[in-house]
Amino acid sequence: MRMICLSVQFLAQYKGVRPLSLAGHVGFDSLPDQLVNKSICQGFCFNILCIGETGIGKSTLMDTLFNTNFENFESSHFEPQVKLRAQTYDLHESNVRLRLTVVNTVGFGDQMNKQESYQPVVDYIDRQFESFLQEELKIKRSLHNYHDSRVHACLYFISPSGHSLKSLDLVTMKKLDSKVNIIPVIAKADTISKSELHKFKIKIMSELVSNGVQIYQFPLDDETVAKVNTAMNGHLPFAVVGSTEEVSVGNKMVKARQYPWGVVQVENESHCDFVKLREMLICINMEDLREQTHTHHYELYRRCKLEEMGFQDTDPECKPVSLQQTYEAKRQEFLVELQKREDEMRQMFVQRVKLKESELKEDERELQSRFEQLKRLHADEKSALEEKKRLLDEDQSSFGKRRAAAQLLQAQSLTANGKKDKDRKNLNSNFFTDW
Ligand SMILES: Nc1nc2c(ncn2[C@@H]2O[C@H](COP(=O)(O)OP(=O)(O)O)[C@@H](O)[C@H]2O)c(=O)[nH]1
Ligand SMILES: *[C@@H]1O[C@H](CO)[C@@H](O)[C@H](O)[C@H]1NC(C)=O
Ligand SMILES: *[C@@H]1O[C@H](CO)[C@@H](O)[C@H](O)[C@H]1NC(C)=O
Ligand SMILES: [Mg+2]
Repeated sequence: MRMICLSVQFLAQYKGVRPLSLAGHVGFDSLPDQLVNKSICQGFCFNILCIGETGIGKSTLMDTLFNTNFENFESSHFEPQVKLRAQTYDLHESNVRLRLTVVNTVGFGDQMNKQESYQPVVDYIDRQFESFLQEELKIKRSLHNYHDSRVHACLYFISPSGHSLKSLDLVTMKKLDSKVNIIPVIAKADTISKSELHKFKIKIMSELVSNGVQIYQFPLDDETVAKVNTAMNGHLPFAVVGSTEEVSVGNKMVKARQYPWGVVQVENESHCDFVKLREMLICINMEDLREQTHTHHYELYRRCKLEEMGFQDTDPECKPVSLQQTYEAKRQEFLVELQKREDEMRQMFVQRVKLKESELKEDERELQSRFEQLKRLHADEKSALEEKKRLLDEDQSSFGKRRAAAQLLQAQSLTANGKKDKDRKNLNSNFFTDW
């Protein structure tokens, strides 16, 4: 409805456009119905992120809000790090189909280091924005059947200490307030007395303001809900009680928590703000939460991301630049840079080669000198050996001579001995014969 009003105003402002009256019914007054029918046909999607420490009542509140039983995994207090668990459900009410995703922070606040608690949450939200951006930037987009996982509402569960916000709460909300619609709620509000609750609410709001944390404000631009939204903005943060237990009150069964001293009725506005939260979150402002997510938080993410990549709508002289021009400029810049790098690399290569060459030359020189040295050594050894050989030859020849002389001498002595033997034999025989 709002959109159509705006576009009619827009046309009227446009110069050269004349208002005309129609002579009869044409039928474009069915445009709103067409829009409604199309939306119903497409179905809706809504994603809620629940942030709060383990056991604060996140799962119970979700079950109570949607009047169903989501599959809940009870988590321990000993998770080494925060994990985000997203679960998607298809819900039907009359002929409206809602694809609801509930994201739970498992192990939030159980770490020693605060940064370890909020960083995974920030990363999760950014990842959902990033995948939407990637889909938008594709050449072949399919945004009509894209499952939009961007977080539309973040319920931040404040523990009912009655005291003040924890520093983890402030730090986390501060990190998230430009990325998501934060709706703070005081959990387990049945554990805090009425007068304390009032003071606690005021304290929380003043702490949020003094720390510059922007929480989601219910919108006032649509007259039909401006009044109720203004009133509800004054009730923030909602003090909620969750329960799936049914207790009979009067002659009806109502969702309640039963205590020895009485019954807390979840859906009784004089007991807690549960109904206010459900009205605001689901019945009145669900579409605004979706819209704010797209037009504010996603837009901011997209702008920062594209600027980071070097895209800009205007040049430094405020002249408009098209995507094409930016692309060309970037490409040129890149090519210049590439050329520079290439030149640098080439120079470095040449330098390296030179260095290596001189090293090699040095090595060669060294090798040469070692070779020369060895050669000299070898020659010395050779001449020493030759000297030895000469001496040996001399020895050998003198030995030969001496042997020849010795043999001659031997031969002479043999012939001389032969004569003596003969003489001796003769002598012997004479002796015997004489005897
Ligand atoms: N007193 C009180 N207890 C609650 C409330 N909501 C949940 N609880 C109890 O708190 C415990 C943890 O709740 P659960 O929803 O599992 O917490 P989660 O870890 O944050 O999902 C359960 O025993 C619930 O019955 C509440 O509003 N008030
Ligand atoms: C919208 O849907 C309703 C009910 O399904 C139907 O009666 C009506 O003619 C539709 N209107 C348009 C403009 O499609
Ligand atoms: C809501 O609670 C108040 C106070 O306990 C009680 O008087 C009133 O009857 C309750 N309303 C309903 C609808 O049960
Ligand atoms: Mg849980």
